[in-house]
Amino acid sequence: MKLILAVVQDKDSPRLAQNLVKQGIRATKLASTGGFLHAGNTTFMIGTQDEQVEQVLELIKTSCRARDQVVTPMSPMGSQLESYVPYPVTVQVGGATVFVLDIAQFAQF
Ligand code: 2BA
Repeated sequence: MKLILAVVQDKDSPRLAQNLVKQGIRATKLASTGGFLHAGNTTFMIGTQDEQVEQVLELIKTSCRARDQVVTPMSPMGSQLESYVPYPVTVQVGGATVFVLDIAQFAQF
């Protein structure tokens, strides 16, 4: 079993959630914040069987797209001063940042 963590833009979140439900794939949505832009995004936690991972990755790929964003970061998060940029910057965000983790144990009580 795997846990897929997908960080997606808020604009893509409803479409991805809908597509997951359509295909009967269970997921949990977490409100998250990007460390660089300090903008809200959505992290999906998707527990899935190994053989379904490719299907889920494809679904994420087709549900999310890249966008350019111009942002003036306000202040560094924590003490990571090296990533602080004090003037407007254009960055390409997304489609999705995805991590696939092995699950040691899965239980529902
Ligand atoms: P943010 O950290 O707010 O990053 C937004 C976008 O800013 C990134 O898009 C990237 O294009 C740019 N960016 C991030 N850090 C940068 C830096 N030090 N210098 C220059 N540009 C930088 P994405 O790569 O598509 O990432 C979108 C969001 O996915 C991120 O939002 C973060 O919430 C998450 N993410 C990306 N990589 C991650 C990682 N390795 N671990 C955990 N979360 C990650």
